[in-house]
Amino acid sequence: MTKGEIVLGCLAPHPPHLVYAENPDENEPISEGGWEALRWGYARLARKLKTIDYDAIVILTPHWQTYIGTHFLGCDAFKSLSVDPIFPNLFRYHYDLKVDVELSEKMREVAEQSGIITKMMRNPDFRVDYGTITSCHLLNPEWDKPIVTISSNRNRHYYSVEVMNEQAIALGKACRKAIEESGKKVVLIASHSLSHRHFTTEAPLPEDMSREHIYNHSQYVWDMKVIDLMRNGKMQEFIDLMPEFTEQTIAETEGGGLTWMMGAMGMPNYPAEIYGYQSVIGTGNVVACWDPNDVTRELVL
Ligand code: 2X7
Ligand code: FE2
Repeated sequence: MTKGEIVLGCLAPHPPHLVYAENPDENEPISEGGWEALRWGYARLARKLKTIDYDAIVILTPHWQTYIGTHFLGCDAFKSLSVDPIFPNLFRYHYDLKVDVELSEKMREVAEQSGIITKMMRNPDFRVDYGTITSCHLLNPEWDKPIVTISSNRNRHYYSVEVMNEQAIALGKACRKAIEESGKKVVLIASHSLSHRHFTTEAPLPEDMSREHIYNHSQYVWDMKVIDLMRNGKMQEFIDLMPEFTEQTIAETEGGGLTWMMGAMGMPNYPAEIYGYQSVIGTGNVVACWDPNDVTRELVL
């Protein structure tokens, strides 16, 4: 069997606003658009994804939080209505997705062997979180590839960002080993925003872009700092700064997605492709990807 590989790693934020703004058939509320810098960036990255040969998507999301161990989706398919608990006015999405259970089981097994506490989610009525649905919809609206969702263990909550970093890197390394042993080509997604302080009230028309801006200048400066590190292939430096960044901007990196993906990809020292940056209800969001292939890697923005 040929060795499996990670063919792309995407940082894919999941504000439900972005799906709302697209008006896909699956989502009930209707909008007049909004947040184009992110949506057009996503569309371009989705086009790149179409040119890549891959078997499955593996996504780590901070909106499936588990307190004992790391959990992996473990049923062939999930179908239901996902309603965002905070924005039910924006996101009531009918999903119908397939899971690569073989790959999911393999990742769980290798993670367990490396000392991580794990569990398969075998409940067919389990409601898949909106982070998974939003990031996957925006990157692959056809849903024509199986996915695996990995939960966010609350290491940061119980301990610290430093412990989260260590655990997420160990999980990433285990997932990479499992992917290589599986013989499959896999796209990884870290589903989250950067800075994450947000407004607690909404404009009467949520897509009124005259009301959208970053929550404060400090968040903006931090977001630009870490995007610069991505652009310059300095991911080890970003991971080292992760505790300060995460604490000062209440960043959604706290769930471990980016650290996990960087751990799995061997801490890339090549430039990330940047597709767009914009605030959503005050949070900072970048669409970015790491393409390990020197030939196809581009300077996008
Ligand atoms: O989950 C989110 C998020 N991460 C950012 C912005 C708005 C809503 O939901
Ligand atoms: Fe979120």
